[in-house]
Amino acid sequence: MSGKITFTMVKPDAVEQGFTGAILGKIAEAGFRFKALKKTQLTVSDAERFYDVHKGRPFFRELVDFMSSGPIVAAVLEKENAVEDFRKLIGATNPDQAEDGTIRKLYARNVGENAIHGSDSDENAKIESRFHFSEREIF
Ligand code: 3AN
Repeated sequence: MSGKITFTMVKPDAVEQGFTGAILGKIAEAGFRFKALKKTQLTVSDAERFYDVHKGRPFFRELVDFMSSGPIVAAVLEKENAVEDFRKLIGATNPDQAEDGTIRKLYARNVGENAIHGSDSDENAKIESRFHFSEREIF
């Protein structure tokens, strides 16, 4: 059985271009409930810890620099089948390959600056939610 929780960040490119409201609206319209929500900014060290699984990848430094370059909007979301349904809503990592109507197709610049994050498993959804929010910030 898949879980009911996923975690997302509207990334610095999308926040900077003023897409936060439109993106949060699409998420709500798709049936996700906001359990937690905040605007914040990752330090370089936060981004290194958050993306530790990608440490060996050639784009790691670029990713860390980008994700700490400006404010993000982080949220914990609730819905049946949350992880899979959210990844469908955001579309492929590379916006050129994302389906029409997906958040990345609409708002992402390229594979690095791709507007939005979505957890890739139930386990990571929990880890990522706890990374950003304390117990008393999740409702
Ligand atoms: P997703 O975010 O779709 O789960 P991952 O987990 O493969 O994709 O990658 C995490 C993040 O790393 C992406 N959201 C993107 O910002 C960045 N990234 C992935 N592939 C590349 C790449 N080839 N070049 C630059 N950045 C990348």
